[in-house]
Amino acid sequence: MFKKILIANRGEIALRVIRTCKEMGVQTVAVYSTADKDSLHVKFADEAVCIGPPSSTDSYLKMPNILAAAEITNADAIHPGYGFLSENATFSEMCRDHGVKFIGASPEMINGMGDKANAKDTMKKAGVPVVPGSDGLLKSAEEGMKLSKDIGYPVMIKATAGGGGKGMRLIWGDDEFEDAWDSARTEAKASFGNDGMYLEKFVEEPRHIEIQIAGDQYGKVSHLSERDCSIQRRHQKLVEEAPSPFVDEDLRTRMGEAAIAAGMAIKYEGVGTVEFLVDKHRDFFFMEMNTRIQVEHPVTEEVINHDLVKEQIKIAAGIPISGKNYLPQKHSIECRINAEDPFNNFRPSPGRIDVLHKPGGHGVRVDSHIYAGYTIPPYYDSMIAKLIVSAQTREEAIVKMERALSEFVIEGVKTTIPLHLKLMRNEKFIQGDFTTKFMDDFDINA
Ligand code: MV4
Repeated sequence: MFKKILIANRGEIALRVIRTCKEMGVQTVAVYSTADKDSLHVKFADEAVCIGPPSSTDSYLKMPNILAAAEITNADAIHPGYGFLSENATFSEMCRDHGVKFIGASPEMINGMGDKANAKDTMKKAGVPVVPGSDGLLKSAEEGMKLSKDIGYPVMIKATAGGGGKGMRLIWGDDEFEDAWDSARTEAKASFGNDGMYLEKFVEEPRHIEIQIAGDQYGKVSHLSERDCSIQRRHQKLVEEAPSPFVDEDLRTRMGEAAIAAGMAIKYEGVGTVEFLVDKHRDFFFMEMNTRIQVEHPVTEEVINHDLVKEQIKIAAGIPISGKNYLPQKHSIECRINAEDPFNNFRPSPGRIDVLHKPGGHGVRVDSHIYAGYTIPPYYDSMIAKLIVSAQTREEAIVKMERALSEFVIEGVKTTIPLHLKLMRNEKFIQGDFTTKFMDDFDINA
């Protein structure tokens, strides 16, 4: 096992990793920007190294500084958390070159899955269902229009370097094609320096359902069931749950098998997530694969009763996984609490937390780095807490979430707690009757 892990992240996920390391008897090193000197991850780690000024580019994304911090503290592994360098192939490679274990995917794996057209081709060959569309990249708008005749409008064109909706366009007919093609390529070139585009049939009103997997270096891959992440706004997830109210035993088996096939095809090592679009007929299609621990991992931890960060560290240390698949034994819901004003277009609301009361009680978990007197800096993501509940049934979990949200007091900054309270009381949400379009139609003032 590793003796010392450096955590190349901040906020709740840095704390989350430190907690598991403590339980495993592994020493921890925090890194921090000058804006985070009073952060809990700095206080709770065994050692802490300042790596630069507030801007992420000059601190949490500054690879040489992080590697230097690992070197001077003698860390034998780096945990990147999510975001920042967690899916950066160059950083994964630099860790390898410096003889420090990157607790995440290899550079080859990150590059292979980071190119979406390539990932889709790999999955198709592995027998994983994919959305009908182009074979690889489109050469021209003309080729795209010709193909759209065969598969039928509406179609989507997507940037192969994309993800999260950037460089993606929905097209309803030939007359819209050229403009969409030009603007998507310009956007992709500016965002990713790569304007390769592929095409797919548009899946109408899909659900976003993802399967957690784990694989080890001995060739075992297992699935840990699904999470439903359909409640999103502008590609930012708001609420996640496990199991999905839309997934029955048959669909779980089929999606689990497809996710295992995906993991086996690429000899996946570590914990990862295979994202699918699921249509109203319960047909599902591979969308992308994430090679990191995800924000929403706690709902899976709650329903299968396993520590996924511990699993991740053990796999990186060469310890074999059990190879069993895990089915949900409970129901869990996570609400992402952001320092944003949900009544004012989700405008960020950084500042000092004057009063804080975190909820508690049976089945209530709060993953958060905030404390009374803490000042939320304006430089980073606005998520300040994840409120996770678990109960025997979905109905009980919703009631528990409503109770926990109503106990949560944060004064000094605006938060998304009032939005979540309304969601928990929404009839469609309660019925489990929602798709990725849910938030488009949701009015917090209604
Ligand atoms: C789609 C789609 C419908 N059909 N692909 C959005 C982000 C990117 N990763 C893929 N996305 C979508 N791809 C086809 N062929 C609809 C979306 C989509 C979406 C997907 C998951 C969660 C929320 C979404 C919101 C809008 C569009």
